[in-house]
This record gives sequence, C-alpha cells and structure tokens, in this order.
Amino acid sequence: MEPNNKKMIVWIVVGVVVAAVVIYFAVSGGLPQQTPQGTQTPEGTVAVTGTSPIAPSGEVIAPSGKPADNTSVPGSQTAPQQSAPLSTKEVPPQAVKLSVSASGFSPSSFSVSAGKAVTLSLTSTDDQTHVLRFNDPSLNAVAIGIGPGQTRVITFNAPAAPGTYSFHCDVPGHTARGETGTMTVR
Ligand SMILES: [Cu+2]
Repeated sequence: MEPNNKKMIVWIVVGVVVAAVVIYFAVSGGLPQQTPQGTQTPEGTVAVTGTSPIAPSGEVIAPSGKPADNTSVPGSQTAPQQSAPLSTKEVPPQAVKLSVSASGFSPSSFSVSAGKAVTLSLTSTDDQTHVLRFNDPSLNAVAIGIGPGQTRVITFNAPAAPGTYSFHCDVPGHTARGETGTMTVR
C-alpha cells in the first residue's frame, strides 16, 4: 500500500470515530454539565448542582416536580433545595453572595425582584456553624445551614409581595449578637 493511502485510511478512521462520538452526544443529550452556568434537566436549569432547577417560566421546581413551596419544611420534597458544601469559586456570578460570622451577615441587606428566581449563597467565614432562616413563615423553607468555613447555595422564588423580609441566624445565641439582616423585595 502507498504511504499516502495508509494516511488516508488513518484519517477516515479518525473521521468515523469523531462522527460516532458527535452522534452519540447528539442522541444522548451529552454529558451532564457541572459548570457554574448550570446543569440542564427536564425541569429547567440548575444554577448550582444540588439546588432546585429553575424552569423556563422562572419558577423554581422542588424534587416533588411541582413549584417549590416556600412555606414547607426546609429540605423536604416540596421545598427549594440547598446545595452540598462547595467552593466559593463554584458560586455563579448572578448569585446574591452573603457571608456570616460572629460579627454578623455581610452584606446584611440585599434586594431581589418580586416573584423572580433567586440564587443565594452563604459562606461561614469563622469557625462556627450558621443557619440562615427568614422570620416570616412565608419563607420557612428558605434556609441555608453551613459548617465552619463552608459555603452552600439555595435557589428559591422571591415572594410575590414587595416588602422587607427579615432573616437571622438560627443557631442559639447568634441572633442576639447581631446575626440578622433584611431582604427587600421590589
Ligand atoms: Cu450564626
């Protein structure tokens, strides 16, 4: 066989393999993306792995398959889900980023749009556990619990009603020393 023919056969084999891989991913929908831009699921876009997907309608979908119920029990099948601990580098740019320590939340106030999906991250910047909870029962399920130095993220729909919603750290003694803040819904 001529060397040129050999080369051509190698290129044909390479071409067939590339085409097979392309077809495989086109048919299978490809590998799940674990990027900050989000994982695509049948329910919608997952901002951070482990959080509830956001449907094209903008609604956050609970594991139950229904729109997440902010009044439910935190972590339940009907609640918006928080992520596992992750690196702060994995928090997407659109997230509202809070940190908390014995000196309080930073920032201690932020604003969101009424009814819109919110991606909220919380980082413990000291050697303590912290638990963000809202005071209003309408946001009972919107909670983030983190260990020392950890970061977690939750996605949830902001209340439809504009107003100021207070939150606090639910660990005993932490609210009293000033771990409180407000979310303004516009
Ligand atoms: Cu705390």
